[in-house]
Order: sequence, then C-alpha cells, then structure tokens
Amino acid sequence: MWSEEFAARYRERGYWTGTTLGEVLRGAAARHPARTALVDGDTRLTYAELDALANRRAAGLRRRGLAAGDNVVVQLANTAEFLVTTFALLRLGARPVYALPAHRRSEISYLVAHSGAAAYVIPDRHAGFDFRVLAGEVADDSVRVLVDGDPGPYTALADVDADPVDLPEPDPSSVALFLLSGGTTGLPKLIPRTHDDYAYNLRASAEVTGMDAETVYLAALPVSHNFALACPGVLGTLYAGGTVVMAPSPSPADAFALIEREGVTVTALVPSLALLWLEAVKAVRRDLSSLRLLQVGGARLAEEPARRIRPELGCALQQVFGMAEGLLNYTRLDDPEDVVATTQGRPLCEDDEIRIVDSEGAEVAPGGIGELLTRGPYTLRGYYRAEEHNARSFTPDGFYVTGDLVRRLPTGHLVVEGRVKDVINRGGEKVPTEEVEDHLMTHPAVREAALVGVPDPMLGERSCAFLRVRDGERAPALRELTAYLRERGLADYKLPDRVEVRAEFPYTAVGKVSKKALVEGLS
Ligand code: J2J
Repeated sequence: MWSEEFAARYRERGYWTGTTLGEVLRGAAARHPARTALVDGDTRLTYAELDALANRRAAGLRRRGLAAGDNVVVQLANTAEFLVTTFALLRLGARPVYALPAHRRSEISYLVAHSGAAAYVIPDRHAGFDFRVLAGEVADDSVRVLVDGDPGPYTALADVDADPVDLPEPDPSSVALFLLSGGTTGLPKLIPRTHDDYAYNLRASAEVTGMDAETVYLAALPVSHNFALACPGVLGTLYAGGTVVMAPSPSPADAFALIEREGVTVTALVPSLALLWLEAVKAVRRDLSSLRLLQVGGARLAEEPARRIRPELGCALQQVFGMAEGLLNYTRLDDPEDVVATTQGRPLCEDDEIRIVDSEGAEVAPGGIGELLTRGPYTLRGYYRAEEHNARSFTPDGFYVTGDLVRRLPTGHLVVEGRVKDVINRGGEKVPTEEVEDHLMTHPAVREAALVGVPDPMLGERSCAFLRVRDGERAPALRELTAYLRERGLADYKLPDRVEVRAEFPYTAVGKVSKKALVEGLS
C-alpha cells in the first residue's frame, strides 16, 4: 500500500476523495433515480431499482454469513447479476476477486485457495459450460457457492436477497476488490484496488471519454476485466449517470443489434475485435449512427485499422494502453487524428509518474525506447500475498515494473514498442507462458517445453508450443496436447495454437531457452 506521504498527497490533490465504490451507485441513484441504469436482454433497471437490489443482496449475503474483509471469487458474465452482486459485495465490504468467464479448474482452484475465498459466485451455465460442475471440483465445504440461475446443489442468488439493513460504510482506503494480473510470470497475481484508487480510476476515465447522463455504454468485452469494468466501463458509466447495456458477446451480430436498439454511444474493444467489426460493418446492415466513440486497447492497434475507424464505423477512436495494475493511457478526444492513429495515449493523471529505463535501470534519452516504470494514485504498490514476486516487480521507491517497452513523444504520448515480460498477448488475452509450460511439462512424453508468441494478422500473436520429446516417446499432436491441457483444467485461450517438435532447443548465453531463436527458426 501507499505510504502516508503519498496518501496525503493524493488526497490533497483531490484524487482520493474518501468515496466508496458503493457510494458511486448510491450517489447516482439519488441524483436520477428514474433513469435507466442497466439493460440486459429484456431486463431494464432504473438507478433506484439497481440500488435497491444491491442493498437487498448485501443484506442477504450478510445473513448467509458473509462479512467485511471476506474474499469472494466472482465468475459472472456480462449480466445484470454481475452488477447487483458487485455492488452488494462492495457495500458489505466483502471483496470480489474477478475471474474471467473463460477460466477453468486450474485457474479457479488456485484463486479460491490463494484468496482464501469464503464464497464463489457463478452462472448456472454460460457459453455451453456448466459452472456448477466446476464448482464441485474447486469448492470444498468452506466455500459457499452462489448461482445465478438454477442452483443445482447450491444456493440461488435470487433466494439470498433479504430486506435491507444498515451496513457500516467500508473504509475508503481499504481494498475494495481484486483484479487478475495478465502480465506476470508463473501463477496469476491478485491486484488489490482500494475504494479511493478505483473510484478515481473510473471517475477520471469517465471524464476523459466525455461520459455524461446521455452516455449509453455497450459492455462488449468481459466486465470482469479492468477495461470494461472501470476504464471507464460499466462503473464509469454508472458514475456518470448513463446507461449500461450488457452484450452477451462482442460478436458483430450481437453487438450491432444492441447498438441499433439501444442507441449505444460508447464501447470498448480489443484490436482483433475492432478488425472483425471493420469487416462486418460492410455486410451487416444495422444503424450504428448513435456510436460516438470506440475505445481500443489491450494490445497494440496498428495504424492502418486505426485510420479506418472513423470513415468506416462512423465514430471517433480512442486508443487505450492500460493495465489492471493501474496506469491508464488514453488518447484525448481533442488530440489530432495523427496522434490518435499512431500512439497509445498519454497518462490519465498528472501525478502518474513515468520512467523509461534501459536494462540497467538507467533512464533512456528523450524519445528512446525503454522499459516503462510507473507510480501514481491508482497504480498498485504490491500484489496480494506475493512477497517474493513483489521484490522483483517494484523498484525500491515503489515504481511498478510494467514489462512493456515504450517510447515517449514530446507531447507525453506513449508508443508501445514491445515488451520484455514473457507473456503472449493473444488478441488482448494474456497468456502467461510459464504457467502453460509447467502444465506442458507434466505430459509424460514431454522433456522440455517453451511456449512462444508468433505473429498473427488477426490476433497480433498466437501461441506455439515448442517441445522436446523424451527418448522413445511419440510427439503428441496438437489435438492431443490441447485435450490434455483442457483435462488439466486450463482456460481455452491459454491452449497452444500450434505445436513444433525440436530435437534440441537454442539457449541464450545465460542458459535460458532462446525463444527469439525458436521463433526465427519457424518457416
Ligand atoms: C499495446 N499493449 C497493450 C495497448 C494493454 C484498458 C486497456 C487495456 C487493459 C489491459 C486494461 C495495450 N497497446 N493499447 O486493463 O484498463 C498490454 C500491455 C499491458 C498489458 C496489461 C485497461 N493495452 N496492453 O490490457 O492487465 O502489455 O490490461 O502491460 O489485461 O496489456 O494487460 P491487462
């Protein structure tokens, strides 16, 4: 957490206002109770209704034994229940740990154990998958399983709700929720976000996208991810008094129909989806004229598609270079077109401190490429329960070591030039290579494994598993390998897209597998 000195500075400068995230909704509900807060399919909730539902849910969760400080793994898709449950937990002071809908046994069992979860919240089924079966595998009797829909052997969320009770307001400087890191080595890390820091995050983000009560935001990306949650995402929209429209998927068919029906004005995509939308808009005849702004982030957007957004989709583009750890960079609505097309934006806050350093940790000359380090009012100072990892991920004076290679323009805008961290950015989804390699190495035929990103026109990168096979063993084919990893409970997006067998691996001078040489050797 931040030292008193920094906390005092951030309060003094008005970033930390002492507002809890629960109050964000309460405040909006007081200002415009009758406006539509949320649309999910045929469900339409006003601010007063959403606020009341969250209060009832909070009271019910408390009656079921959940208390302030409890951690709760939440794995809900883009639904009204996501927001009702989120605000209920926040008001209770219980802390959502946001898993992605794609996560499976491997990820969830780790999250449940690592967070010491008191509860696990799931849909009954989503995208053809039965989450109650997963719950049976990951949750023992100490974990209460709460289900949106048919509960099976567990408790239905709808049955939890109870008459509202007065609850003490959580301390605004305390942890409100945990996000998952996409950018680290080994197992996923939990990012603690406080009420103060996350309220600033969503408020300042709502301002930089020009959100107001007329905003209609389409949640197309998963709302359990920082981008669609609070940059400004669904929480920023509610802060501004706008309307959140939950999309069942980001596919052009689903999303375009909702844009037309609800008059959506803002949405956010990863670059691969933006490419898909640019293609689909030629064929799908829907009225997208309400769309004012498309945010694109999560991976580098190439200049060519960036320049096609306005003429072909009829809205402005905002590039976003963000991270669940904190720092957000946005191109501004009044930036020149060239800046919007060719940079990944500049920091959200004047007190976002940026250092760009070489491999020795020395600052590079102005305009040079180096690793981005950052410190500021909404950037974490340490992962949850990860002392050893924290020693490597932060400088002694508290800068977060992002693993991203950037270049800074005189205007302060950053251009992402690559990364030093060993993560594959598969269309915005982050594949932690070490975690997958550890799974690959358990396969009886595998002696050594290296998961490497290879360029891909649509996704930016795809993953290729390089294998050395044990003597006398047959190399597993791709389908066999993915079936094996699925069986081990790994999320689909982490499965290798391709497999290559090598008799020997190239090594670097320090004896590590040279992933660079492996990729260069590909035909
Ligand atoms: C290149 N790389 C990018 C960009 C993120 C908004 C937007 C994205 C995220 C996110 C987020 C990039 N160009 N425009 O949380 O609020 C890569 C970097 C970064 C990592 C963070 C948000 N935008 N990246 O993607 O925590 O490598 O957050 O460090 O998932 O994505 O990943 P994540």
